[in-house]
Amino acid sequence: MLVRKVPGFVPASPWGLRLPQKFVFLLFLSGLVTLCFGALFLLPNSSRLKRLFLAPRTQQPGLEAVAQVASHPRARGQESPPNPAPAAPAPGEDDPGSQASSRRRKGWLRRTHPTGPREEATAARGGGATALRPQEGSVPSSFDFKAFRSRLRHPVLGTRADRSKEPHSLVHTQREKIKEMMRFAWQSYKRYAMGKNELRPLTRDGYEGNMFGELTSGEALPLGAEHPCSSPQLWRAGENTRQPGDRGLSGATVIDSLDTLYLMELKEEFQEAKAWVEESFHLNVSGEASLFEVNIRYIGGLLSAFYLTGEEVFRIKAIKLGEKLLPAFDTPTGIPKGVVNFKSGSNRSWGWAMAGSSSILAEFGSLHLEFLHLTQLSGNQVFAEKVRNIRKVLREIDKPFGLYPNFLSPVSGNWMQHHVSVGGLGDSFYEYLIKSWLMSAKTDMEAKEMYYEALEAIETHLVNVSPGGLTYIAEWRGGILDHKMGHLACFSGGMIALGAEDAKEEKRAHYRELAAQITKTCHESYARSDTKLGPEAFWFNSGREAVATQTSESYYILRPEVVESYMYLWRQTHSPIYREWGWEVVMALEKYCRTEAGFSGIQDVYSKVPNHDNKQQTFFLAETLKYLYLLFSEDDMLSLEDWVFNTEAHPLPVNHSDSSGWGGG
Ligand code: DMJ
Repeated sequence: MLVRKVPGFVPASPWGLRLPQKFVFLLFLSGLVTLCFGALFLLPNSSRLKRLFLAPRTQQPGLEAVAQVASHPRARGQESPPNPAPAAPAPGEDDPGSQASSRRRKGWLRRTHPTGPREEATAARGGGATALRPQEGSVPSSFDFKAFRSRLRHPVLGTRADRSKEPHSLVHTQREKIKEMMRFAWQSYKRYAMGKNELRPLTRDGYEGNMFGELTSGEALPLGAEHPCSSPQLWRAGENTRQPGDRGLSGATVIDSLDTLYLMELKEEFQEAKAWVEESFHLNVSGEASLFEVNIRYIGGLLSAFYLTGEEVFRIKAIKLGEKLLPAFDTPTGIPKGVVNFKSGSNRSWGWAMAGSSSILAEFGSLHLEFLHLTQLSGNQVFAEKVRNIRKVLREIDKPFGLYPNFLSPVSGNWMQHHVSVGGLGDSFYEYLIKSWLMSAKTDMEAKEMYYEALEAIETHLVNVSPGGLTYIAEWRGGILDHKMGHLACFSGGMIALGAEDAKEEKRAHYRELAAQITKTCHESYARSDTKLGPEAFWFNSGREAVATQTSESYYILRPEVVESYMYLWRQTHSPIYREWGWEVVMALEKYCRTEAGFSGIQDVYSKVPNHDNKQQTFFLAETLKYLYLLFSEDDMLSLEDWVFNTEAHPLPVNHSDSSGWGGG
């Protein structure tokens, strides 16, 4: 609008104020703004209020931004201390108030320093850092560890009634034996392979493998080597595009062992492991890594270590590593691809997964537990959003006969093949549904529904009883059954037992029985071998039952699934048979898998002359020995009321508080 100048006319402000009045008004306004801003800092220390007011800062997707805020001297002063003291300790646990404990905490501060080589040099020059540098992720804590511990229904390590009352009982001796096995496995690893991903006990050296981004110069991927987790025949030569010299994540055995060492009160060994994480666990890595494996082993291991100890180093590294996985989700559907390149931030599907076109159900379906905890501990919603989207896609897609096939296109969101399995490729997806329900303190109704619907479909289409009376879960290929069960599928006895209590009333006894029958079948696969250890896969055809039919399926690589089910069935029934069966495994491991320098898998469970595979798998320390130890412990040690185990047996706490909104999935 054109304003014509009129002589003698002093223009007023837009609100009709003259200049002096305007000044007074502005002065008043700025005073008011200063007052309001200052009042923000006087608000009570409520995380809800903080979330309300400070959300835009703490919820930025990149921790870098958070780190910048946190690295500001004022912000640092407001952070919670690096070692929040745990609440009332369980009997025998460290008293956080004790002198020894405070010495240890100071020791932690002394030892903690940034992990990049450059930062290390700076720290050395500075005489040792006392806090994590921003580059390492000085993530401000909105997590109240003390409150979390106070909400647990049981002391973390239980009340240990049986230990004090019957120090020389059989069960005590058995537990001590398992502890000795863990100490031996750890010490062998430490001696010959510290910092590498796994120990090779025969050659007495370390092995980096190819799941975590590592490819050292000149190292070839093992020809025909097998994916140790979800699927057979997956890790083939020619699979990766990494460059020699790329450095991936290391120390998988250290991270996978932390909580087992803690649980068994192998205190010195736990401190060794923790010191390695503080000093040598580098996150500035490159190369291609498996989203699934990094999540279940590293993220799961670090999260558990944090929840058990309250040590900030574990929380910070878990979150930083979680961020490195996010590029895997950059797909049209948000269904992540299986491989993430740490350096370029690109992603791809496995070459063997329908010619590189598919993501794998067990892989993208086994992120939910860890990612919700990453959000809980970081305040960054991005992790929870990613897994909620996966849930949504799976919820909405058509399922043949209610079944979930193993291959899904992350581009179109369509199933790529109708192969259904509760073993490799499918397994932990089902496990994470029931555990999401339990971890949400039974508020995630969607997970509950999806689990029981899936179980019903599995029972209708896959569960069979052999002529010899053995119940097994077959594999389904577009309606045709493979009458075989993989060792991996043997976790399902435990899963079905765990879920039985929350099924419809008329189904509960049935599911308990189904769990017991499947576990019995898996025991048979062990009992029918010469070593009393079970093969990788066993069949029910041509008059043969629960035995491998080819030598290529006769190996045992220290897998946990069978003892995992024994542990759950023991907790549910207290039938002594499960401890008996567990002890048979202990004896067999000692006889056939123990070498002079650690434990090794064997190539043929039907031969009494062991042919070792020269590998002490990380999951042997994370899972097999942990589940065995729990089998011979009281039920309130890592009580199932307080904890769920991720698929690598890392305990994650049930959300007893109502503040996180986990009920929605
Ligand atoms: C573990 O890494 C996990 O249990 C995974 O879910 C499948 N199997 C291996 C051990 O066999």
